[in-house]
Amino acid sequence: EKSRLQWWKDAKFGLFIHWGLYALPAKGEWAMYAARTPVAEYEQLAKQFNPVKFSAKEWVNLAKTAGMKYLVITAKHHDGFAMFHSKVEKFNIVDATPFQRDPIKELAEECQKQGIKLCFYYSHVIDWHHPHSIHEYYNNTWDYQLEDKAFYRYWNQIAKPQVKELLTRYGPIGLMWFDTAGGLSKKDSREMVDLVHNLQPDCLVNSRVSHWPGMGDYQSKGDNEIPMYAEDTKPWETPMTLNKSWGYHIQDQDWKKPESIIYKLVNIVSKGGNLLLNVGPTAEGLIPEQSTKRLLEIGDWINRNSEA
Ligand code: FUL
Repeated sequence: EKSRLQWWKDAKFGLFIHWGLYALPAKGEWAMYAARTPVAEYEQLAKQFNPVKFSAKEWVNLAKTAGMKYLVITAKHHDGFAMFHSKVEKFNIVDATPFQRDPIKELAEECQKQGIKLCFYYSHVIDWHHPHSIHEYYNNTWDYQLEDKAFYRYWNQIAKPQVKELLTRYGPIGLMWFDTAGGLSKKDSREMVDLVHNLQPDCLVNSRVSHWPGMGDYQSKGDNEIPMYAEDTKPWETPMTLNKSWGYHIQDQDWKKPESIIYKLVNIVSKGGNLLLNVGPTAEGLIPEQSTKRLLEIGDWINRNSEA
């Protein structure tokens, strides 16, 4: 158990990537829910999604240059759109967009080449696209009636099969980053953890896989949360944004200063935690300039302060 976590504890610093169809409206990854966008209308976004400027090589290289050792990308966020070639759901980047490429596959190859651990964010409970997903609070109630929902249809036909796809088609995966598990039973949470470990025994699972305490291999802190004191409990990680958003948000230009991010990194690492720092690429497939600039500055700082 201890050795399974070792690479991740040593890593300390990772790149979080929130990328999906929501980059088009450019109002963050909750856009569909915020505007109560009907599924039929949201699906139209896929037809316009053609991020031809995406380069796995450049993204992975940026992470490396920034001093990061792992990368966590949204394989599927709450909007239900798979950013990989899923065989169980046509609402995915290969089958539903003019782009037709599988960026997850390209990232997997590039991560292998450049020695970065590839990891996936997967929204296992919230899925606004699917008629049968059920969350404690955040459901698509504008297209679907709650009382018509049969959760296990979603769970057995989408959530588990897609997690299986992610863990069997893209080589070794460092960790699965689950999220917003409100309403998921202890038994179902346990099943997801076991599914991951059965498919890839070395793959870590974050605590947000469940709202039941004690699950997962390490603790995800709240968004942007840095604990006041070093904790001698479970290994932990702070997910953090560079501005105020996760997914690309054109109006959010409230960027943290590079010095402030470095201070936070030191603060976290000195307390034994990991920092998972987020970028939200555009619909063209580019990491925003303001984000790139900051990551490069952090990388510079790490280099200048590392022993040879
Ligand atoms: C939250 C999600 O709802 C946000 O969209 C984002 O993914 C953040 C990291 O976690 O719970």
